[in-house]
Amino acid sequence: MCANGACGLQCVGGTTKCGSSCAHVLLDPANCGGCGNACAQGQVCSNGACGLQCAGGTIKCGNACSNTQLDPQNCGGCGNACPQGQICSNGGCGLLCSGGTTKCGSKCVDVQTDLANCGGCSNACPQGQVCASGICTLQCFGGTTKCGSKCVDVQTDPANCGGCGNACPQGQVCASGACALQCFGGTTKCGNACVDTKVDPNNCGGCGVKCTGSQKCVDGACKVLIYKSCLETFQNGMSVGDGTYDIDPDGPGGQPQFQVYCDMTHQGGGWTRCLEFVNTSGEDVNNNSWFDKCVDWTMASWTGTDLLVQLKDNNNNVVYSEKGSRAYTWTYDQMTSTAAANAQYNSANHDRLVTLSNADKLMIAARFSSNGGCGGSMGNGYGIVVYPTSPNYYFNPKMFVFPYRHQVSNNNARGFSGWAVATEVCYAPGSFNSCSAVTGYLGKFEFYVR
Ligand SMILES: [Ca+2]
Ligand SMILES: [Ca+2]
Repeated sequence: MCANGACGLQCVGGTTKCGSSCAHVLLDPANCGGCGNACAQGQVCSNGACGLQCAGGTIKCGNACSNTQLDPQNCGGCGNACPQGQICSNGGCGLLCSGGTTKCGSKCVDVQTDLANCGGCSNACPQGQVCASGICTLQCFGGTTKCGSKCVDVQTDPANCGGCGNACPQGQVCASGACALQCFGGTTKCGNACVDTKVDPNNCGGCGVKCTGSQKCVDGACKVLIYKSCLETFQNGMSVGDGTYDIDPDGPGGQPQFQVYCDMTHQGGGWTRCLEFVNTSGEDVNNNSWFDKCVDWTMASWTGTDLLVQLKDNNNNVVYSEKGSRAYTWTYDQMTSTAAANAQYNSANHDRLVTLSNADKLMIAARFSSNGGCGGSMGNGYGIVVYPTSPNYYFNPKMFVFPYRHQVSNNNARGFSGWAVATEVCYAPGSFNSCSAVTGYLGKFEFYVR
């Protein structure tokens, strides 16, 4: 970061600045509990204290404490390294994360509590903050207590039983904030933890019964649950990254479930894709219903007002990804403009432009828009335009998504200069003048709702 005119190091994800590097003072035997506190030979650093034993559900592997449920170097036991490309989830190597965890890089993490991936992969919390319910915050909530950089339930956490740092002796559990040999309150003793086998995905129906893949523990049985949207899937911890998921917007019964593509990693995750417009060197769209689904889904009861505009290259690398929120009800004929059909070609006639997260403006010409000519071609059937902060008609669009031909007044090619079947998607990180020359982009334009 820049502080007082000098560049410096900012440590995130629960680490602390020690000299010129970031150390994990809860685990690092060279900086245990604080910078420079080195543990004696043979000792480990566990929960920020040097000792001979590991606490908090971790076990000693070499001179470090490892969570063998998640550690790909010690998966299920010390020294069991997972093959390349696989992750460690619930103590087993595999390609998918289970038990409500999310795959972030090569690790399965709980985005509800993980300081380095809070609420989503790579969202690291600033120093001094905790990750509570997927949000970086200075305080814990939901009845939990801040112990170091974690929010814990001191009623049940054997490493912080009744208060921070009160670790229960080996073989004991933490029940109602006191170390004990037995569990109560309807919980079951599994190892050194009291768990609710009705809902615990690692002990579902009994100790050690693990739910896998997209299963969840419901009433003591592992079940595959289908949610109403990508967002609900994400919020229930069932994301395994970007990809196809089954959703059922109206719940059990009624309409059957169907498959959608969900973006779970950009702009907060939980996005349901309603449009994939792939621009090739041929003519790719020759109808005027190509944006219907986005209007339908935007206004559906199972989505909110969030929108995501995304552009990817042909290798699926994200080139542009910005979100916004609509403030108005959309129809096929009125989205970002309430102007008449022959006037929706001009950004000056769009009174409801959506401001995106980088301050760009999103304009969408309606299904019935009916102009022609050069600038007029920006309003003939559905058309999507992204402008920089200050839209200026055809002079400075930044991104274009238009079928090659007019869709309403005639079926001729649009009147932009240099317009071709390869320019149905255009993009210039600055902007371009569509009556001088368009900037074609071969790749994938995507529109998402949430
Ligand atoms: Ca249904
Ligand atoms: Ca094309």
